[in-house]
Amino acid sequence: IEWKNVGNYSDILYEHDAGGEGIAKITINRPEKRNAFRPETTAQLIEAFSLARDDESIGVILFTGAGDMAFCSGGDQSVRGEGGYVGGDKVPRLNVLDLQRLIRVIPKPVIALVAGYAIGGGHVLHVVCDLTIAAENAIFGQTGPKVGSFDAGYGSNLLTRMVGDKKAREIWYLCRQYNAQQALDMGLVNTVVPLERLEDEGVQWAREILEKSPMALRFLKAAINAAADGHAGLQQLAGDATLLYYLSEEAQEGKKAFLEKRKPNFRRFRRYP
Ligand code: 2NE
Repeated sequence: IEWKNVGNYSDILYEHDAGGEGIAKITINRPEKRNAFRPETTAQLIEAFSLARDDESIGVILFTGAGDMAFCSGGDQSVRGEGGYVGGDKVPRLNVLDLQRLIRVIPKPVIALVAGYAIGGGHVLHVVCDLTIAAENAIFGQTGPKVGSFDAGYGSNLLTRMVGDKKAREIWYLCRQYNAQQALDMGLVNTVVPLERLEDEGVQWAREILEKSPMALRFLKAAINAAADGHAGLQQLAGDATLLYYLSEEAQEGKKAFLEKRKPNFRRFRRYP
């Protein structure tokens, strides 16, 4: 598959498939730092994911890291200040949390393609993706308690839903590293493929997804997220229901009647059992 660049960024690559099939690829491009993120990286990721979200030609987003040594090694420790990660504007931030949330609410499947390390905050980034395809060289783990950090949000709670209570505690308390097969066995990833097949496998999964109904996929993502995301998850699901309703003649009748300054006629619409 061929990619065309659709953005100019310092820390990431944002590409679309050149054939216009509907696949976007977002790549953290700091291989010299094992794709650790600094505030500029997360800001650029948020921009690219938002563009992919709004682009109606895009149906699936692949999320990966440059090179084959790492998907992402978490927050860049060299710019970690007292109150978060410090970027060019000198303001300490933890805006990777906004990125995690964005990946959850984008109504399109996001597939993490993991080669090499997915560690720390980089591990959490694959956890929040809809699906994860691991290369045989992938290594997973959390490091927080080792480096003076933790993620008590998705990084703990969603992880627990995936691998179970005991395993999640083991991952966080011991900060061990797990290979791709171990990750598959504990339900942390969907499949493991040879490194050289990683992107092709992601594209194949994307193509299969692109044949499916976008609205059905949208609702399924929101539904599967809803319980874990509490009120925010319900809000997303509810918003999707409102979208569907807006598309109906029944909802249009309400708007038209208001604009035409007449009483709405809802009697012609069915009351399904
Ligand atoms: C990822 C890992 C295991 C790779 O090990 P290895 O041996 O393959 O590579 P090496 O030599 O450690 O790293 C290569 C270069 O990348 C830099 C290293 O400093 C090194 O630079 P040079 O010495 O060549 O100049 N590098 C790697 N990871 C980095 C990082 N996260 N920040 C800055 N530079 C990094 C190994 O490198 C590793 O364990 N990395 C650290 C993983 C980690 O602890 N990440 C932070 C967790 S906390 C977090 O992400 C977080 C959170 O908990 C809550 C909110 C937001 C973020």
